[in-house]
Amino acid sequence: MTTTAPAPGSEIVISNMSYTVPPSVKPGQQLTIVNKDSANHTVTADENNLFDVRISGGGGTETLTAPTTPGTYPFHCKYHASMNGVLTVA
Ligand SMILES: [Cu+2]
Repeated sequence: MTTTAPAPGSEIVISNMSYTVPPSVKPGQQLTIVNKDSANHTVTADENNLFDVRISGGGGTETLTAPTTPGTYPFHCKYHASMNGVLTVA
């Protein structure tokens, strides 16, 4: 068993102004966010400022710690109203 590769489902990818999110993540899991667009984006929780991460365009990466309480967490990009996603913690 190797630990060098990232765990499956631990990455959020942003490309073409949309999010690709794992089907579900573990409570408190460390996620890597990769922005493949040229524009800057954010992953911002819709409620309670639960998370708010800005990812630079042009291949920027940031880390996000998933909430520790299971549930569904809608999020959006602060710069682009059309960008929405949901993080499922289970
Ligand atoms: Cu954006």
